[in-house]
Amino acid sequence: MASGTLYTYPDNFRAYKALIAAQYGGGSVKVAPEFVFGESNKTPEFLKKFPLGKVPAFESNTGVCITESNAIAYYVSSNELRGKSDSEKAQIIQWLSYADNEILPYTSAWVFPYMGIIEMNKQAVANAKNELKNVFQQLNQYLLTRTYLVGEEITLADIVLACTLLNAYKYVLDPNFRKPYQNLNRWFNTIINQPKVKNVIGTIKLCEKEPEVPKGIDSPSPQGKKEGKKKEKGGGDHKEQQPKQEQKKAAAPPAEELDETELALAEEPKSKDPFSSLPPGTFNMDDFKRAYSNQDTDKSIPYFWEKFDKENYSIWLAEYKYNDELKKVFMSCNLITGMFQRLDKMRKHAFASVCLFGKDDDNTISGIWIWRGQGLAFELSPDLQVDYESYAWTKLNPDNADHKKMINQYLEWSGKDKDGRAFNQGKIFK
Ligand SMILES: N[C@@H](CCC(=O)N[C@@H](CS)C(=O)NCC(=O)O)C(=O)O
Repeated sequence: MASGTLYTYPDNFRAYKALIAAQYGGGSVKVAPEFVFGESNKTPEFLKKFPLGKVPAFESNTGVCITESNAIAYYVSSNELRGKSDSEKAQIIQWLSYADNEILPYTSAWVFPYMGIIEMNKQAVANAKNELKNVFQQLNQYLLTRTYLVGEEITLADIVLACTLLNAYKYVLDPNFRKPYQNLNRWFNTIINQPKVKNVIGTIKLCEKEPEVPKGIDSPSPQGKKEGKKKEKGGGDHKEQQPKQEQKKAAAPPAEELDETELALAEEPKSKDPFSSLPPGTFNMDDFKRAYSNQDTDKSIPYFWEKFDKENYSIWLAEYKYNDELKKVFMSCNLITGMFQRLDKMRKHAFASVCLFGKDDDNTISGIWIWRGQGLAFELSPDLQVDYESYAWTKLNPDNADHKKMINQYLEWSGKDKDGRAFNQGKIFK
């Protein structure tokens, strides 16, 4: 029975494999409470134990360090979950590989654009749906006469496969898509309703309707990319900020790897920094970002106004144009952080505090952006023109008292939106 600490961000389907397996294993596996994705997993102490810097990562109470979610799940699980005979054990490994290789690339290609993790590519989504139809057909047939994937009891195979399908069942597999696969659905429901599984993932509400394509993350066409449109980086490059209130315990939403083809597409020749032609001015963006991250706003906001160089930098209000289409809060947040990820090239010269106001099914997005130069930064390069058209941009006057008040509110995450919706959470581009 293995006990120890699991490093992960919240709601990570990979971490769920391990946490569920541990429910059966009987050891005590605790999620590291102070873990901040993109920061904690890049520290020297973490990299010493887990050189790839990826999560989930597990450290047992006896000092055993393991990465790869399937391996962690195996380590913390029970003998029953690992299979009774060599043949069962081999079949379980077979299903683990099947989940990673035959299912995950397609569920990721379909679900992640809606979660704001990768850019929407309609062709990739259409392809993923087709591939999943084939896979689901096979699984449905296989499960016609079986309750579990291997043997007569739940095993790691069921846990890993169900976790791999979890986000798809939650977010995109609507009743119409699910309908032909009744055996698969029955099996999935059986697994997610096991008390020990429920202890970890809670009660799952299956997708009722595939979401609309979020505005601003719909890539124009696969051709658009070939013509030089920037593609976001994959892998673990999604470093997000969190609501300040949660900064201690929470972490970023999922950052998943893209498949080889996507990664190959993401490779691009190094291009010139679009800001390099603008005068550098006296405002040190890095110093301000450090001050903002490390100090309370009662110190970092006065610091900002003391150092801000209004001749060479400008401040803009960004208001999302399609607030009436926003649904769940987490989806709106992913829209914000997805934009940040796609604007990686601006990071050196820009800062933003973008806030979400309201609640599920009634929320709005707006924020302030600060960057080098007096013009709309996105016009500096086609590489930056990814999401900005989904926002209305208003240049703010740092000498105007009302504008200054508004800027301060966005920096300190206070205030309400124009219609009086309360601040819900903020995201920082830095
Ligand atoms: N195959 C690995 C994938 C782990 C992985 O890619 N983790 C991502 C987050 S879901 C990560 O930590 N990325 C950080 C990075 O690449 O720097 C597993 O199943 O555990």
